[in-house]
Amino acid sequence: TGDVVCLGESLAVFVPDAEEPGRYLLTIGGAESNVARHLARAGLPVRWVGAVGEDDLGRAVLDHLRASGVDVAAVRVDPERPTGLYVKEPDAGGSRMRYYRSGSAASALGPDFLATLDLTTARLVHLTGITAALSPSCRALLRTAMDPGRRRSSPLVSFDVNWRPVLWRDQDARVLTELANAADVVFVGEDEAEALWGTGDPDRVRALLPAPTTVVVKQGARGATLVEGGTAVFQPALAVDVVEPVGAGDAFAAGFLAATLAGAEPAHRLRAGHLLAAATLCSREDVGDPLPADRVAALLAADAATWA
Ligand code: KDG
Repeated sequence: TGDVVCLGESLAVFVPDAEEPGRYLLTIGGAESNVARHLARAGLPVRWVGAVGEDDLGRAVLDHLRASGVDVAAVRVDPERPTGLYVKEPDAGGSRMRYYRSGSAASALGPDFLATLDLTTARLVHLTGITAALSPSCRALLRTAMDPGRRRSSPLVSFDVNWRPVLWRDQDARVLTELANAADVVFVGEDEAEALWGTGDPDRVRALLPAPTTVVVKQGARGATLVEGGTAVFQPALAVDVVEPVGAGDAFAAGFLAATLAGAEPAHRLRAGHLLAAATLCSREDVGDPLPADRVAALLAADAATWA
């Protein structure tokens, strides 16, 4: 028992209305609260902690998360700074993310925020590298939360590298390696690993990240590989027609973590990740609706060799 705590920045997200070009719909995103929404949907007690502005977008974020079953009681509401937002602009290759978040309420968070949180009931704390890119104080917050001196596995700390080059610009991203090595479970895309460390190969990534219990390398449409100890396990992804990919990594992390907390075997944990990612890939939104049961059954049947 205990709950999951997801710490980071939630954002208002404007997504293009498929019915009416040029029109945008207000939705909600932010990697950590996306994970929280998936976990709440899976029936796990979960908190999102971070900051929003005292503005309409901040209220929209909180209302939406509350309605999704996520506990937002510990969120800081900043009267001085706005809620961050991003726009999914249609692009030839799918969509381009345009951020409006510098100077946001979340960017002003720092290590003092941790003192306002009760983590004694937490089973798992989920963090991502995005927070480290937001500001020096956010970077310090993450470093403190992930202090390598903390007792490992209590609570479990998961870390999604979530490399966002637009946010890092000329800042030094090497801190991501240090942070990943302070986690128990690490998620990284092979493209991100290539950009940061010059290799997306799971064994080589593992060699760079020796400390975490579990390292998961997401290999795009091919699948994902988990390395625990010296053992690597691969599971192929589900074949879906991608509508919009943003948020699929968060869905994957949530499925994987929910299965991990349920004590599932490596292959099952990877499959649980792929299943949630498949639903998000079929939506323009960061989280999207779950796939109907018949669709899930069809997807699983199409991959009977490995998913039976
Ligand atoms: O994973 C989805 C996130 O990238 C999106 O919600 C926005 O948090 C976000 C970010 O910083 O990119």
